[in-house]
Amino acid sequence: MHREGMIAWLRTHLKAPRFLHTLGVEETARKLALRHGLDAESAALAGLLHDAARGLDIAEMEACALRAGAAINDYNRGNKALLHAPASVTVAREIFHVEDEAVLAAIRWHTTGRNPMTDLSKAIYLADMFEPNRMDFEGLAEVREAANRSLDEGMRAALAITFDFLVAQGRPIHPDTLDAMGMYPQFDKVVREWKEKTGG
Ligand code: DGI
Ligand code: FE
Ligand code: FE
Repeated sequence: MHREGMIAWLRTHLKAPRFLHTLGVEETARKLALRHGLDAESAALAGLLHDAARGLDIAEMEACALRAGAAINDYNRGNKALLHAPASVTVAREIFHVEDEAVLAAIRWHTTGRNPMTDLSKAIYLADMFEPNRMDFEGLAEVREAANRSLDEGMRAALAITFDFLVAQGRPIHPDTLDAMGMYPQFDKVVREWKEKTGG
């Protein structure tokens, strides 16, 4: 489907702030791709569709996540913040006929990250965090600057912020997030201590 058709669908299936956020991620992902030598159209497409399932109700979201091959478990059951990523893969495939596995993977891992991640997936993870419509928070400018230097520097800054945020909120850390931190030795100690503390 062409961009105009996708835009029309997203406009009616997402709340207005989320719709604006997806346009911000599309543009930010395109810029990151151009800066770091990735395919700009793939990045823009993944950015546009990364949250496509965000407006589904939880039953639809779980069904879509299952069709994308995700397991429903104690971490993500009933949790839209985690399930919308695999669910958006199904929306991209079934409604927009996206077949590019690199684009689908970038959508799949945009919330937690994973180990390993492609450069395209890193670009979407980062664009999601600091697109200009996203509410500003402590440390965001540093993530943006780091991501302009390199995708891995950006990921290190972004994962550190995500981990601290989740710990501060007392939320469980998804194993895929801990795996993503495993890409970078600087997190070895904090991940080991976290796993010892939580028995994970
Ligand atoms: O969909 P967005 O709001 O644009 O952003 P997102 O897909 O990155 O989702 C962010 C939410 O996901 C935020 O509320 C934090 C949550 N999240 C990210 N990693 C984890 C997580 N929640 C849990 N429980 N565990 C994680 O590892
Ligand atoms: Fe998301
Ligand atoms: Fe998002």
